[in-house]
Amino acid sequence: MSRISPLLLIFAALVLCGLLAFVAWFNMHASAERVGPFQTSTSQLQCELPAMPKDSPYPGMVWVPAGRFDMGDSVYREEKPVRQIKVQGFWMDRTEVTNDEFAAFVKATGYQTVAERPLDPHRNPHLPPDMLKAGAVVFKVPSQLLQGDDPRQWWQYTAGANWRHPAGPSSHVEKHGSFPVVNITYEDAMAYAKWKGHTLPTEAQWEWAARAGAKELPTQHDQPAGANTWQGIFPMANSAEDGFAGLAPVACYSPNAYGLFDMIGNVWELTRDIFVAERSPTTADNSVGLDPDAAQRPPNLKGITSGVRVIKGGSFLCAPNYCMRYRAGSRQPQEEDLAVSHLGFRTIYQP
Ligand SMILES: [Ca+2]
Repeated sequence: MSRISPLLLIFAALVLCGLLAFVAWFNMHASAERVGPFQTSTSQLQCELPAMPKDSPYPGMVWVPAGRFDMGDSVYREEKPVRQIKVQGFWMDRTEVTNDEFAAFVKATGYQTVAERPLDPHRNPHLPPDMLKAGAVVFKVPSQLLQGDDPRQWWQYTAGANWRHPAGPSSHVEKHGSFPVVNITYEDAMAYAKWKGHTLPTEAQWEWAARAGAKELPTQHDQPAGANTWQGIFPMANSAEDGFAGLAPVACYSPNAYGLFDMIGNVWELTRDIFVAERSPTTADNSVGLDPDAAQRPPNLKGITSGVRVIKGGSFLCAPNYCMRYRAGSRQPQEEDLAVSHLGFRTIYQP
């Protein structure tokens, strides 16, 4: 039997040490950041909103001027083709709708959200009893990944999860009034907007507002520093360098040039537009469409067959390795009736 070289033994020992150190680091981060929507890496529960002019006709909203812009982007197929769009001016909520604001609506109207209503078993015979319970699809950091990229490892249908209990019955929005409301469906968001005398933005309005007058398409698509996204390898390790491993209160980062906060990151935002993957019926580019490998869309665990709307802006779950959708031109489909824990909204008023 040939002798093993001492150098080879030393090299093998170094490789083993490196491997053990990586496993220890990975486990530490994975466990430290095993978060629900309200568990953050800081204890910050509120960020300061700058005062608005006292004579503002629509408190809490900023004016988005009319303009023409190149809508779309080129990272994922569903963002193409880029085309020029004209938008009229409108007022827009400067932050995502918060839990406090949504609570005021519920208190005034007695409104019950979709996630708080159990499903009728006669109309949904395909669903097992657990899925008929009222609830929402909640993101949870998996302890391990045994099934490749199957998103059901980190998206779980959670009975009892709704806007008041964002991560399930044991969580509560108490003390989190300044956080964006989540687990909201299209019907819920439209009911709130109607109560305010507002509506939801179209995709073009939302994207124009998010770009805030930037004339050129970005030539690169780096992860933004001033937004709540995911730093690290999704879905296991989040170093939370932006200050938050989960949701952040609204307005913790600088606003854009129109005075709008958190257009990118924190929560995805609903728009009025029906999602159509193929946005240009005359294009000869057959590749236009959803990129299934990169979509961050939660699985349709309930088999909902409702309409699908466009959501914009990315969320605290967008990471460079998984969902580079922390951009104004990015988009994603969302079932209208499926409440999920990374989705919120803001309203507009069109004079
Ligand atoms: Ca973050």
